[in-house]
Amino acid sequence: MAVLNHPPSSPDLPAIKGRALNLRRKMMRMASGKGEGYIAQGLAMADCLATLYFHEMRYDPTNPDWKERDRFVLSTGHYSIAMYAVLAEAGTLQDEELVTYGLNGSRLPMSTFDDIPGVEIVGGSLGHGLGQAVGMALGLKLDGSSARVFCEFSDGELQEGSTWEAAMGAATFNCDNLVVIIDCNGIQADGVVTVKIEPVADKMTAFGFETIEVDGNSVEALTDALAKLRAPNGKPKCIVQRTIPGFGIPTIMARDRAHFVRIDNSEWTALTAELERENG
Ligand SMILES: Cc1ncc(C[n+]2csc(CCOP(=O)(O)OP(=O)(O)O)c2C)c(N)n1
Ligand SMILES: [Mg+2]
Repeated sequence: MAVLNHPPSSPDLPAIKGRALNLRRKMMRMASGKGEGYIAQGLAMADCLATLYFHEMRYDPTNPDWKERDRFVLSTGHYSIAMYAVLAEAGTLQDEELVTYGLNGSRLPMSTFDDIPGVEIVGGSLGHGLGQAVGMALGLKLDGSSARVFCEFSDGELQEGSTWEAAMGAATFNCDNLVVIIDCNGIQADGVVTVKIEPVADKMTAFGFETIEVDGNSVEALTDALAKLRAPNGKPKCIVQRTIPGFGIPTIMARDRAHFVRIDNSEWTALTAELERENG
């Protein structure tokens, strides 16, 4: 069976960065097709997803249900644009289907469904990803599997009690096969995060996680942190990643309201040109 990757000892940084740029290109095509979408979060997640799928995770794109696969659980269903992009880049989805993102009748809605190949959970209702990921991690351990579970969730979800209950469960059950990645982008919908959640890294450590805080738009920092968090030492792992919504396209990064971007055709064309100018 073709296994896409096992973690190599040293990451191929230019290759991972090239993948991240491809993800951003795909996402821009998807959002411009519908004229709107959660593009800012998608662009910001590109470095993390490229690092996971093209370096860290054990994943066979031709067999997304492979029992021994590492699982990626996207808790923020509205980040689906990033999920579809990485699945297409890996070869699990086809590029042609991406342009149907968010359209009526499409298999690729703006929030994830688990009948899409490579998507592990139904998204949309926030605060449920970590609980499901802990269940998966515990189940895999009980089965004697060496597969790991990578779970992304957001700073907004840190305001939900279910997240903290699940975090306590992960430590209680010694889920050292679980790596959570908290996307701290500083926003929740149309404003800044309202309830005081900091210091996130200290809190996760206090809850029993081995925790590293990184710049989530640095492939170097992400590969380094993931390598340090591979030890099966009984502790669940946590990466607190700081990201900038719209990363890669300065005009989107500078937007006041970046949670949902709805703009004209001509603006999508200009922003796509900006992506190439800045990163191509
Ligand atoms: C349980 C639940 N409550 C509210 C919402 C509505 N909602 C959709 S996205 C969002 C913002 C949440 O913040 P965060 O997850 O940090 O997302 P970001 O704004 O960074 O994309 C909210 C409140 C939801 N999807 N689920
Ligand atoms: Mg947020």
